[in-house]
Amino acid sequence: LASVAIVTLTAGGAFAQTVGFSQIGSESGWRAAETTVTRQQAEERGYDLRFSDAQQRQENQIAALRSFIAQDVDAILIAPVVATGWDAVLREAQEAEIPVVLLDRQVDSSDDLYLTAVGSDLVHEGAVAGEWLVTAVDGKECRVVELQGTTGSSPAIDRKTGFEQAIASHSNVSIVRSQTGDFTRSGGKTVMESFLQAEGGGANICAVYAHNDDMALGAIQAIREAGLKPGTDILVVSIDGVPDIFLALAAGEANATVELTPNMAGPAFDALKAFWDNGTVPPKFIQTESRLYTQKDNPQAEYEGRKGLGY
Ligand code: GYE
Repeated sequence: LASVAIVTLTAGGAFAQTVGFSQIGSESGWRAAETTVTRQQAEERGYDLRFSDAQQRQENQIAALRSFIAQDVDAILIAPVVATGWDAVLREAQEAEIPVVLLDRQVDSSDDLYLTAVGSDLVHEGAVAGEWLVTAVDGKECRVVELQGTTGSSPAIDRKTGFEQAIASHSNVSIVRSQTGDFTRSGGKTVMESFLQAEGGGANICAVYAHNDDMALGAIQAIREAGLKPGTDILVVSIDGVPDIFLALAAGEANATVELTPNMAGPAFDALKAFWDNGTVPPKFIQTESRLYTQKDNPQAEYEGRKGLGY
């Protein structure tokens, strides 16, 4: 009977693990989905999730981490907005013996300052997008405009690198303009409008490469408003796999996306549980899958399958 009582107490949350989650903000559909999935995953496991929205500011994330440390949480999840500037606060968490797991973005700090990082191979995603474009244009000249993610963030840095690597040996494909749209739909639209204006109303642009789908969706709107056909007059390739990009693929207005899962918390909590229970130290990087989708991959059905997932 005594052991039954203890089990009940644990299941009831008396000894529930507390996890602080410092989220970047809600700049994209993918980000919103990651937040939803993280809450769901915590609830399923009976963890007490303490959520903090940094509204894109690193100083807010650093303050949130210090507050989680003061609350003596059992673990911290953080999606770090930019790559640099984390050493001091990560060291404070380490001194307090609170394991930190990075979600979806990387930091420049030494990897002994965090337990593990869950994310996709961001360079590879950019390379997949670039390889798709190289194949699609089949040797023809292609002047590309690039919409970069948040300046200084690891996905903006890595997705640029990967794409550039993929086109490097193809002199017919070149990036002619590149600017940040901050991973937002409105940023993508505004920057695309200026690209269109600078490039003969769009006549001199063959393709847009956006570091995420939301910026691509903003660009699609700008292309349409300029009187051109997105997906035909200007090719559109991006990354994330949010529901709306599948609708755009189905409508012929987007050409390709590289999907990454918004479920970073699942693998993160699995690693934390093994660490809490047995002291098992996970690998420093837990990689999630990425996959290319084009107009040929039944985008309407992909849309239907995703729309309830918290996007
Ligand atoms: O692709 C983008 C978001 O960090 C991998 O951040 C993530 C990126 C994602 O806002 O949409």
